[in-house]
Amino acid sequence: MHRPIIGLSNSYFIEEGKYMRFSVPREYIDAILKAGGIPIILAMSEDEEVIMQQMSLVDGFLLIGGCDVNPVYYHEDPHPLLQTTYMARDRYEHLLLKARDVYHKPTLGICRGIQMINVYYGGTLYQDNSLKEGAFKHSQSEASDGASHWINIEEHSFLYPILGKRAFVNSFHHQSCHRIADTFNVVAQSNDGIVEAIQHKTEAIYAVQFHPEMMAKEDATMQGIFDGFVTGLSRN
Ligand SMILES: [Mn+2]
Repeated sequence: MHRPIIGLSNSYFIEEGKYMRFSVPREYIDAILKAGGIPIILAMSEDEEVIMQQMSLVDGFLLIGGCDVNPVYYHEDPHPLLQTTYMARDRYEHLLLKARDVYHKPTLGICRGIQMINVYYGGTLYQDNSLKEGAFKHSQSEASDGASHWINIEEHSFLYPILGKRAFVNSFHHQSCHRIADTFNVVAQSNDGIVEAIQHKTEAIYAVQFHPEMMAKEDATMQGIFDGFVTGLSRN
């Protein structure tokens, strides 16, 4: 049986002396394997032909978490609360999403992934959550495999069959989606109105602001997000 191949974007370079490295947190890999998928890392490139061919190889695409998106991509100047940005990665992920659109590969975005997807399709971000009135703490004090706030989930969404009406999720983001791209719907929000999940109106593009991969080892419902994504690919 052909097991679905999931291509993953890479995190920013890690410099160790003279070495430049690409990295993917292991939790994403483990969650895909547990869901029955075959994870492959789409090595960072600025060559559009390379990225197109990489994307052609996979059944689905996972855009992982990381640093801030440079606000130039949503036509804003940098706010004093903006944190680390990395334009080479922004360009790479724009090319990945452009290739995704050519092949219409089902896509899951996580953390920076939801932000990048929203920006790529025309939305904007809060450069810091404090710029949204009433926003509470989304950089949790709880350990990384624990959770810290509730989200309220729309009934007609990819999350509802998996998590139900409400879920207790982790939170490691100082930014969040502001204006939502026209082709997307908000499908989950925290109690302060911060966007915690979006879904494309017609295509298989799903994204969450929390980190289900960090909770998936101990929490079958969080693993269910990966199971649902990979199982959906098997039908294609
Ligand atoms: Mn949050």
